[in-house]
Amino acid sequence: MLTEINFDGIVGPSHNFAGLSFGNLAATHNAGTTSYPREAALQGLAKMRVNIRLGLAQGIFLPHDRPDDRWLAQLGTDMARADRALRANALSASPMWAANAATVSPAPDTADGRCHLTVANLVTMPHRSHEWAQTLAQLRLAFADPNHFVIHEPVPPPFGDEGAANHMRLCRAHGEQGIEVFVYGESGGPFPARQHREASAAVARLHGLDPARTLFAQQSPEAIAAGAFHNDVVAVANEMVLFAHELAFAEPAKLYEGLQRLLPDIEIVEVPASAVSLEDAIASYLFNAQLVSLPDGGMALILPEEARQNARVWSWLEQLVARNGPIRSLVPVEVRQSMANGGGPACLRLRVVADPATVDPRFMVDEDKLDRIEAIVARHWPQMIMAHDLDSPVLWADIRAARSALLTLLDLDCF
Ligand code: SUG
Repeated sequence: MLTEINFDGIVGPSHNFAGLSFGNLAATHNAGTTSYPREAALQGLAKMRVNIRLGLAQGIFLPHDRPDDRWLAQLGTDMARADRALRANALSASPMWAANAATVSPAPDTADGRCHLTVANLVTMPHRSHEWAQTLAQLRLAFADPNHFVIHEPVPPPFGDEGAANHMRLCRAHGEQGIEVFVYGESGGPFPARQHREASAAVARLHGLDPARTLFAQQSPEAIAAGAFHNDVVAVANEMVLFAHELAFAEPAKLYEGLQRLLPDIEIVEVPASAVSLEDAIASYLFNAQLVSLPDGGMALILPEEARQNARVWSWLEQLVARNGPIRSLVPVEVRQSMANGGGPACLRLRVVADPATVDPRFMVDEDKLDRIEAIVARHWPQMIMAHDLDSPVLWADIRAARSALLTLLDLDCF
């Protein structure tokens, strides 16, 4: 039975605010402030619990080994000798944003009838560019069954690929053949466009997608310049619904026309800039929501608390729900620590449509397992990290020990 499974990245013990992401306004704004890794991880785990209580299948991805000594060794250095910038890049907990782990094409869309995953190369940002090796190792463990999954190595640089954050899928039901939409950037004013068209095209080819059911759309340079470094900051799709800001795409009419031709009863919910400005959309992250199909029908938007606190955003959303359309409920969640680095509820998860029975069970969670993970986090995750702590060998050792305790609990020491 094919189901949508949300795999959330567990926030790693090194979560900190080093301000490494140019073009990500929240991360830049919070650079140098104190982070709270324990609270961050507990917030993420609580979000997973919300999903489970809504009746959804839930999986996890693990924090990567930090500091990333292998990467530093490739650069001819180590934590003791590296400068502050390299140290921060080696310590980043950015793998928590699982939406950037890979692009996923479920089995019904691919030529060989298997689910294809291509690991994102994330080459635009140094701290993210070294994630791919451990992501690849992890996906090979979680989706090891070759009858059901194909894992591809990242697209080679210089073509930047940011994974599912720049990819959307529309379909009648998750288990049926869908339309895949790849959203690439060309320019973004002062900020980099992270997703390269050539990378999107490569992923579509590698996954064996039907070109007639694959669309490519350009991200609007205006949205990138306003701080929407990924498409999932201004648009989200689920089954027959596309929920997007008016200024998300460079040529929205062309994209909508393509979608309507392939899926005539698609529901496009476009939020006009006159109701919610790009600035409000980016500050509140209303589109960085998990738009999910509930088991008893209808869809819910799992969105950040910040969306409820913005009066213009919340009143627009309340009107949307009152309309009796497909989006029936709003579920705010508290992921403030991740939000402060520019990662909302949707950034924290990778959607994989698969039969949960074909996934390595160590990567699936229920409430009992979440209880046990929470206990490890409460016991081992640093309570806070101040900017100068990033230079402390004691912190580096604590971070490694904390992750190791989690891996032991999950019987995943091999990772
Ligand atoms: O790549 N932040 C991440 C946020 C990723 C959000 N993901 C999605 N939109 N899918 C990024 O900009 C901040 C790290 C730092 O500054 O330490 C960071 O990497």
